[in-house]
Parts: sequence; C-alpha cells; structure tokens
Amino acid sequence: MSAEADAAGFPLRDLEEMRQRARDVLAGNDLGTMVTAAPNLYPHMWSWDAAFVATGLSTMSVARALQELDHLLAAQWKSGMIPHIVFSDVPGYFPDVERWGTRGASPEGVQSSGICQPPVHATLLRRIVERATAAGGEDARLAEEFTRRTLPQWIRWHAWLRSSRGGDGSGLLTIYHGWESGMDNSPRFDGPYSRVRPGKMEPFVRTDTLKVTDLSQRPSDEEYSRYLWLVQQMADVRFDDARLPGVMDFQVKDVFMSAIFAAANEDLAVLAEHIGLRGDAPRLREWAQEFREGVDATVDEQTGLARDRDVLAGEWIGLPTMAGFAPLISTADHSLLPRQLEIFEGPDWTGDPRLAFPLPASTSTTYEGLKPRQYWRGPVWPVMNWYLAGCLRRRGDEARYRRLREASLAQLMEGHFAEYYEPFTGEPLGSMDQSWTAAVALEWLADPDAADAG
Ligand code: 9WN
Repeated sequence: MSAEADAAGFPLRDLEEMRQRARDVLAGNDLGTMVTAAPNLYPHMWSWDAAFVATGLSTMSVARALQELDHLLAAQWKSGMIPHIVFSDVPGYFPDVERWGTRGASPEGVQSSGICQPPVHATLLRRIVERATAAGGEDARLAEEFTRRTLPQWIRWHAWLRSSRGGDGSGLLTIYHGWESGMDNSPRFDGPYSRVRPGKMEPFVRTDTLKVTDLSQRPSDEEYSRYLWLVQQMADVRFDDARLPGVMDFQVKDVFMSAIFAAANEDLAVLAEHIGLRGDAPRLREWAQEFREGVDATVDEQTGLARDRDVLAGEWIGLPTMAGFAPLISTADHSLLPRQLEIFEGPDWTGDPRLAFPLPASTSTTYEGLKPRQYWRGPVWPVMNWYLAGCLRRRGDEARYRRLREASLAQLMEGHFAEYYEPFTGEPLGSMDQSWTAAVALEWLADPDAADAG
C-alpha cells in the first residue's frame, strides 16, 4: 500500500504517516475540552461523534478521552437526555443555540440542541475501559474511577431513551427528527418527511452550503426547511417529552438506533459488573433483550433487511439502506445472521464489483434512488465501517473484521479523513479533517494486526 505522494502530501505514503496525520487532525480540532466534529463545517461537539472521538483519543491518552466524555455528560439534561450538539463559542453553524430555543430547557450554563443521537457511548466507553485496563497503572485507575463516577449518568441516559422513546413495548426507539438518527437525509426518511409540511416560521440562512459549496453533497433547501420546522415544533412545547407524541409531524421507529441501544445496554451491564455494581446489570440486560427482539421483529422475510416504522402513517419503511443491517449489531438470533451476511457481501452491497473498496455504502449501490455523492443517500462513511466491523468482531467473526479493516485502511490512504466518500471513485466528500474519521483511523491502526496491512 504505497503510492507517490504529491507536493501537498496526498495520498499518504504509509500507515505510519496515516497515524501521524490522524493525530494531527484531532489535535487541530481540539479546543481543549472538546474536539469539534470538524474544523469548519461543524465547530461544536456532537453526541455520537464525541463517543467515537473519545475512543480515537484513548489510543493516545486515556485521560484526554475521558475528559471528552465528561464534557458531553456535563450537558446532560435533567430528564437524562444527552443532547445531540453541545455548542462551543465558535460561531458559524446553523441552526445555532438561539434558533434551537433551548435556553432554560438545557442545564444552567450549557448551550445545547434539544434532540438526541444514537447511544453508542456505552459501547465505546467499554472499549476505552478495556484498553485502559489492559494498559494497567494510571490508565486503569482513571478509567475505573470514571466509570464508577459516571455510571449513574449513563444509566439515566439509557433510562430516558427506554421510557421517553421506547416505552411502548415495541422494543424500538422513536425519533422525532431525522437528525436524531445521525443519518439525516437517508431515503429511509423520505416518506415521513414528505408528510412534514412547514408552516409559518422565521426565515433562515444555511451556513453548511457556504462551506461545502458543491450543493450535490448536502441535503437540499427543501429538506432543511422541514428540519427547521421540526425544531420549531419542539421548541413550541419547550422540548417537553410528554408532549412530543401529540405535536410532532415526524415520528419514526428507528431500527438502527434501536440496535445500537440494545448493544449499548449489554455493554453498560458489563461496565457495571466491572466496577462491582452488579445490582444494575439485570435491568440493563432486560433492556438489551427487549430491543434485540424489537429489531429482529422488523426483518422483512422477502428482502432479509430490517425495517424502520413510520409511526404516523402506520407503515414499514423497507428501503435498501444501511439500517437494514441493524441485526448485525444486536441480534442474538443466529438464524438471522447467514442471510444478513450474504446480502452484506452480495452484489448490492460490499460485493458490487464497481466499488472502489469493498465497504458498505449508506444505501445499496443498486438502489434506484442512489445518489453516490449526497450525504446519507449513497456515500460510504468510514465511521460506520469501523462500527459495523467492531460488531462483527464481537461475534467472533475475525475474518470479516479483517477484510473491512484492510479495505478501510486502503480507502483512508487517500489522506483527507473525509466525512464520507464516493463509493465508486473513492473521492473524498463533505468535510475534510472530520474528527470521527481520524478517530477510527487511529482505532484501525491501534489494532496490532494492522501492521500487516501496510
Ligand atoms: C446535524 C457531525 C454530524 C453527525 C451526523 C451528520 C451531520 C449534522 C449536520 O454531522 O449532521 O446533526 O449539520 O448535517 O449527519 O451524523 O453527527 O459530524
């Protein structure tokens, strides 16, 4: 894997250079107590980004990784919700805290948005704790102290998700905004969004398209007006969880987020046991089981893929997006796995010979609505590759993990640590120097076997 680097240093020469550049990206985006999601486009902390960033940081400093999670936890709402954005003082992102209208709803002194994002935190904290425990000494002590101190907060976060978003016995979490899924404009949400009809609202000026000037890489203005309308609907009821089901125009049972939640409950149970708080583990394991079953029950026998549910229309959403692989994250039903893996490696997904690298795109590459350059409508997202590979490895599927690692490292040799990539050409798209991309590069490289891939 070596190539002639151009004058600006692209592509990278070798894996050691990748490691150094990835470190530089995180250092460059570090404001001291938070690493911003990206230098220009996203100058704040995002909830699920922060968890991935923390694992990347832990390859260098466990203390700094835990500080990142502390910063996020300091923004936790009284209800238990961890907000999707913790704002820094850097201007230039829209919607900003004023537009969110969260002052008074968020904790004193905190500037945050008023929605959540996928709960990957406990899973990634478990990874950090395992790394620190293996290192021993001060790292192990710090990780244990952090887990003991923050466990009640993580449990409150999960309890909030379980009761406010998943309390109906379906084993699936409800989202009230596509941003909560983290896959903002995935075609999964086209049906539900088509029924969101923005009413009277303040005019707005987007800032994202001033930064990513190729408009084909970002959501459209029409999509943005729906995003903003939903923010206004929530602000109108002061982000009161109990009132959201009665007022929101967008209500989706998110199968991918539910699978992440199932896995994270198991991980939180393991963390509780690790510090000797065995009493909390059974409840967390019950939630893990409830959501595992909820996810499994969505699988469409015809397509073999998991489905979201449009709550207001009472319809399944069975489009061929990455969310269809939710069972790979959470299922304990081994009869579901062979079909899921066959599809994952088949000609509509990582087995499509046209791909630049055999990695999962955000929608099937044969989907008629595929937009290979547009955000969650087709591009490959490095952070998702690492997360899914980790899920396979947990199942003992070392061979598939290694294949995804090799392809991911080959993709990242391009050198920009982009937010997402065009699946057929490997062109870097969206933000460059995206923190979570650099973080997962460090994770791939921290794996001792990664040296083989060079
Ligand atoms: C809105 C920060 C975030 C990610 C999301 C990604 C994108 C925000 C945006 O950037 O969303 O939350 O402004 O487009 O979709 O997954 O957490 O990296």
